[in-house]
Amino acid sequence: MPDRTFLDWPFFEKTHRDLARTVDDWASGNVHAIMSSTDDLDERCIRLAAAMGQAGICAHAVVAPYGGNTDILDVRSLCIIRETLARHDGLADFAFAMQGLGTGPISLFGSDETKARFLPPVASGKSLAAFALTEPVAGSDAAAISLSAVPDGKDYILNGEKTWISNGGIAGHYVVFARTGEAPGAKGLSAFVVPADTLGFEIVERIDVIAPHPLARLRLTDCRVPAADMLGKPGDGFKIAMATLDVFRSTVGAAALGLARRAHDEALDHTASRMIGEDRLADLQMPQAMIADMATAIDAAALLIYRAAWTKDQGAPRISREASMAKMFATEEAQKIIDMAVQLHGGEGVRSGNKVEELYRDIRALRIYEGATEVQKIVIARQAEDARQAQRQGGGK
Ligand code: COS
Repeated sequence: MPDRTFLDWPFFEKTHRDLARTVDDWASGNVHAIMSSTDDLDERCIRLAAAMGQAGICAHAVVAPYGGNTDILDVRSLCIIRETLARHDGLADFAFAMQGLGTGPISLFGSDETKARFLPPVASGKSLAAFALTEPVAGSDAAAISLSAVPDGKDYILNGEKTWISNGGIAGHYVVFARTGEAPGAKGLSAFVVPADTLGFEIVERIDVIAPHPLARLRLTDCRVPAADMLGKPGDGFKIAMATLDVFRSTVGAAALGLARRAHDEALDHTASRMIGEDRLADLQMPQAMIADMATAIDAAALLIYRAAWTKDQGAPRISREASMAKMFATEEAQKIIDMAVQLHGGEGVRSGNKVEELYRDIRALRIYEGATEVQKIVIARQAEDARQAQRQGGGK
């Protein structure tokens, strides 16, 4: 990657700069070999996670002393890892990201026992993790979840379906958000850790998408889960989901940033060698304008992402606004940047197997998952209105 000057920004410490180099070196030396070692999608993810576990990369997805390096999740590290892996390969980023998202609620809200049971195998890459929030009729409106959890002695009995669940079919455990009914809507949900081998837990559909990764619809039929495997208290589920997304939404932006940086690099290489008559594309003003727009949007996205990550790492309890801005801007701009890279490649840009064609498919889902762009706009606008009201109540103008 030609431009690494962002690593000198004041958001970072030496550990982050070292991490960027370590992950880049690991990805350069390993990702291609793992991807070539099998054509099976599930097996690729399992091997990627295992190798990243061995290399100490998955350790960044969980907290210490349960296999992680830090007592709280370091969001800048998560972002650096995701952007670096995504620049190399979308599936490598996916495999790492799920180790974080699928354990995030446990790292943030789990008891010591729950952390000790579920985090170390994920940190070592021996087990994969999943986050099961979405349901067939509860997507953007996460408070509409209907999968039920009814108390029964020391257990809860879970019934219902989840869909669009990443790592569905290969995860060792699923963090499942369920309706326990303390109140209507968002205040009546709770979060449980459900091991994949729980009786009554099944995968009822595998879902194919344009940039293939393991995705499934799950069904839980009379699944008995110990009350001790609930995260937080009954009724805390929605806040646990949102607090987890506060941490991981900026990392989705970081993945988009990695894809965008790769598109920019591919465009630079292509325009440097492709001739139109006597001129290289790189010497013509229209391609130059595209390269300039790409580079500027990349830096702007990186500033928003690392601002959000740094703010969280400084101890901010909630960074919904910053994380939403970072996720929305980075994913939307990455889509435009990759589209420009395809355009600069001409016909070759849409040839199956060309890296920019792969990036064009890789980026699309990021504008939808972990809160679509439209959801991020709602979060940002509500926060602006809350700030206005708070200012007026405080006597400001
Ligand atoms: N941290 C802690 N608590 C939070 C929170 C956060 N980041 N965000 C919201 N909450 C709390 C709110 O404070 C509120 O509690 P109080 O009434 O006690 O203050 C409660 O949760 C409900 O919040 P809100 O009123 O905003 O809920 P809505 O149902 O209106 O939520 C959106 C709306 C659209 C923002 C929410 O449903 C959402 O993020 N949807 C997208 C879901 C998603 O990302 N799905 C992808 C799954 S992973 S692929």
